[in-house]
Amino acid sequence: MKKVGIVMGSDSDLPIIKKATDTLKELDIPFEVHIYSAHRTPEEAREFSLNARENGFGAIICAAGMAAHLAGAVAANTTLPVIGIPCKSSVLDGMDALLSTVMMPPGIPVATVAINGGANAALLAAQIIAVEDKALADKLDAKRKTAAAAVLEKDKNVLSQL
Ligand code: RP5
Repeated sequence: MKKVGIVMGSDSDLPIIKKATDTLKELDIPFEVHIYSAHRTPEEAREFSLNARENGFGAIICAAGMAAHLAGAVAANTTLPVIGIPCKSSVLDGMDALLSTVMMPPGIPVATVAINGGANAALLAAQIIAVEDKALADKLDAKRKTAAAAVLEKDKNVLSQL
């Protein structure tokens, strides 16, 4: 199975990445995690991206806050799908990172999830890997069924709480 690459701009992004790694673990998807910054360690971020395909990755998740150029900088150096997580890490509550991550110019796409959307980033990466992996697609279906059952259980009980 292809690996998911995870790159975060700083160790202060770890709580958001933890949501992604928990989801990948639950789905038995191999992953690798790095702290590379588009601004502080641009050479390392570039090297990782340039070699990601030949190193067995199928998708890359990038998490960064503030002027969040990491996902775009990684996407500039690979044609693997790149998923950006804008992190809430400044006085602007993540709006800065959201706009920096989502507003990519034509030609270099980044699939941007919600601010702090670690779980969805992992699920999207899993869905990308599952295009060629029926067993993983079945696991994703089962996970959705379980989540739907939990909602319907709440639906059954909601009146009694009012
Ligand atoms: C970004 O700046 C990081 O991704 C982080 O979200 C934010 C703040 O970084 P630290 O100052 O906490 O290292 O590059």
